[in-house]
Amino acid sequence: MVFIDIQHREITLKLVYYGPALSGKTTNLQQLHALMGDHAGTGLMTLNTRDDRTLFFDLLPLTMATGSGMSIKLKLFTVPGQVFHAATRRIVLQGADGVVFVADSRISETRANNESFADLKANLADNGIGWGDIAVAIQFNKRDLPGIRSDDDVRRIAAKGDEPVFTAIAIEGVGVAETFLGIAASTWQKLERRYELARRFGVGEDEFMAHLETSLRRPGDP
Ligand SMILES: Nc1nc2c(ncn2[C@@H]2O[C@H](COP(=O)(O)OP(=O)(O)OP(=O)(O)O)[C@@H](O)[C@H]2O)c(=O)[nH]1
Ligand SMILES: [Mg+2]
Repeated sequence: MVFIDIQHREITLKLVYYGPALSGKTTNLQQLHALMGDHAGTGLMTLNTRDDRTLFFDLLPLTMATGSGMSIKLKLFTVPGQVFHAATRRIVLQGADGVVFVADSRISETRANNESFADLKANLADNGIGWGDIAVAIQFNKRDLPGIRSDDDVRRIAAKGDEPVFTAIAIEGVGVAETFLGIAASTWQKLERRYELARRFGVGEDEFMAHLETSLRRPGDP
């Protein structure tokens, strides 16, 4: 859960991109990193196999200074999606404040999506994180491929649950920023209700989100 360091006036949030193998989790972080450029502090750390599969995790750390003198750190992680990395996924999920579930939109991947979603729930429970304790957003990625669920289908799925649902073509950067801003806002709201960040630290959702939106703007963009 959120790490609040009063002495150093620092709040650290952890967001985890979860989902089946090859759904595009690492691609989401790569695209965010490309959008953020210099804003993205120490840059994207990845640990891949030779064929570009995530071995342990990817990490993109961000830091922002707020008007009240608090520093907010955001740590974006991906889990390795391949089934045999189950233990690693559980460890990476520890202490998460928000999760983006990256699903592969292809109908052929329905089973892999469902199994990974069940795996997410089991690993949250193993880490003592209740479903209601954490912000979750769902991204239907790979909208450019044939054989995908229709937009209507995605809307129906979205209407069934409480989690915000986004569509994306991560490889082209489409929907990546929207998903990230969506999970960031949901996570902040969840933490605000629990820890009263605005009252205690003088940082509100508007300021937090404005920082993130600015950091996603490439130099030269209007
Ligand atoms: N066509 C298409 N390919 C995509 C899209 N997003 C990612 N990919 C490709 O899918 C493959 C897997 O992407 P990754 O981001 O490495 O997937 P991952 O979820 O991190 O996979 P693991 O690390 O094994 O869990 C790569 O070849 C990507 O280029 C997309 O929106 N459309
Ligand atoms: Mg990966």
